[in-house]
Amino acid sequence: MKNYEVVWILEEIADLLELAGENPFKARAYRRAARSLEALDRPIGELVAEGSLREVPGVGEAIAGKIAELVTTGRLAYLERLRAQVPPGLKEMLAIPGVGPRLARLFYEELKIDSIAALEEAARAQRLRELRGVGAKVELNILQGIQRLRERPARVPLGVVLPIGEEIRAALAGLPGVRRAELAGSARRRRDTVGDLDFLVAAEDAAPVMAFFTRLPVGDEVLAQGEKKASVLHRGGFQMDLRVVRPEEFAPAWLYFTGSKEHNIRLRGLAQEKGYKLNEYGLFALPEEKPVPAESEADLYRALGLPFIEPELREDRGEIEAARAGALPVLIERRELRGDLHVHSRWSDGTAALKDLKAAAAARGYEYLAICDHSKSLGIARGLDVQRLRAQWEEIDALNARGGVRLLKGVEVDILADGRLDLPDEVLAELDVVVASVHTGLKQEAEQLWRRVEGALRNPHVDILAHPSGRLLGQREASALDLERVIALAAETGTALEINSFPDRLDLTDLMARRAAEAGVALVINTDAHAVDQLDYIEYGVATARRGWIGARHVLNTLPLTELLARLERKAQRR
Ligand code: DGT
Ligand code: CA
Ligand code: CA
Ligand code: ZN
Repeated sequence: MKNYEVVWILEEIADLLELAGENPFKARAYRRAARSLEALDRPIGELVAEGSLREVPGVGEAIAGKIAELVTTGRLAYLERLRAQVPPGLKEMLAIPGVGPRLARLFYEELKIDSIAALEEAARAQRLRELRGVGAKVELNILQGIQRLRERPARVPLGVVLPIGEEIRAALAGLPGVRRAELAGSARRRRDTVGDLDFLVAAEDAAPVMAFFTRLPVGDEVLAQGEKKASVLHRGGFQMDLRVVRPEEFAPAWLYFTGSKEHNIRLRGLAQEKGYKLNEYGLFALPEEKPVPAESEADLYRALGLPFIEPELREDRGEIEAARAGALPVLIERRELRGDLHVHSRWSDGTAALKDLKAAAAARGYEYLAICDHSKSLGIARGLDVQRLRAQWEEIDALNARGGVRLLKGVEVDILADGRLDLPDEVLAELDVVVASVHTGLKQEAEQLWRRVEGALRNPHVDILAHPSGRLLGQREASALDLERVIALAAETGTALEINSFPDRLDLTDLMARRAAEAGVALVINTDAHAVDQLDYIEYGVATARRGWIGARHVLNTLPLTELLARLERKAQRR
């Protein structure tokens, strides 16, 4: 049993204890133990074996005993009793904003409410307000909370589901009898948002895999279950689909369940042209339907006369034609990036000190890192004025004097509502990297937005336009700014456009990044990190670029430092 599984179970126990109305200290003790086990860097099983579990802070005798039972037998009688004792609908109610264990229990005990539907009905009938300590306002909040729960975004950002998917995939891969476990669907294709997470497992015996998947502690509800497939609702509100196949069926199944559906349809057409039948079970030569052996996706593509097509390209956006013509693009890879040109530090609204950012960049194999804190008009972000910017340069110079990763002097200068930039040209001229972006007035009309951005693109010191559309996934649509026009002027002025890797931005999108690259615009892939760990968001930006058919030659931050600086100088000198 993995550490995080133990942690999940302790958290579930805490939830159930609260719902069962037990002494609150008990629930708190389980949560405390969960927190410290989460931070443990050794397998819990080892501590159990050597009898040192109680040395972990927050793990007392009772909890240690339960963990030992869980780890050695894979089961916990106490948890099963609790689960049986608390109606499942009560746990569901906790998902409603504003409903905690105390209220859920009260509704159940006083009004026999044991589901969200029953709660909604009671709130509409104004029966909740009869309860002690519950007023009309709480009733209204609950109705609004249920409404919000129903409206939660149908698609979830890739950056939210991918780490979860990767963790579950690894757990599936570690189950006895499992030969292979992989992500499929839109998550494998790295779409910016994912409708549901798809897992594919190769095993002779599906039963243990199904048992594990339908009892995931992060699972809220089993939506459907068969012998070889299941759908589970994740606590985070999205669906997860599992399919178990026999090892020899893995390759065709993986190809099929990776999709996209449109890509699959094209492949099936190609197969027919060649006298084959292609489906999730394999490739078959007609008319006898003799199976064509295929151990990998590459084997299947080869049988269809095609080179391997990367999952990020499988959208029927021209990849089949390109593959047939031997003209598939060579896609950028993360290791080709030599630095990140947009990160924030403690000097504005980031949390990291410059020296920690420098160390983190070194750990990621980077050659340079551009510190681009906000400019002063962004008051909420503690934006820098000229004086503080100069003070920051001194710290950067001192760190650079020690060698290693080169910190570049940069800024994320705000494009003000009237189109001016938030810092004077003389100051911008002194910086290594100037990133410009719109943070306010995103609701303006297209023409007004265009005039602001046009000024920035024409400014000889502006190197990069950051997060050009301003969208925030699930929160804010792209602004009315005409990106085609932006791409044309970026090409004309030699301004780079950013692919912002932050999970709720991914802005430019895959399609727009592709348009930009085709128009000859230089791209940069940045994280916009506000904390050290966020430097790893670069993965999502790289995925977006790959989905945009982009290779290293289109991306400025694949250049070595001296070439990068020379390239950034060129725009200023064109004047
Ligand atoms: P999503 O979940 O909306 O983000 O997108 P996908 O692509 O993950 O779609 P999903 O989960 O419905 O199905 C996973 C893959 O299974 C899909 O990419 C292709 C394959 N698939 C599903 N339904 C069909 C179908 O009716 N025809 C074909 N050819 N393939 C399908
Ligand atoms: Ca899916
Ligand atoms: Ca699915
Ligand atoms: Zn930023």
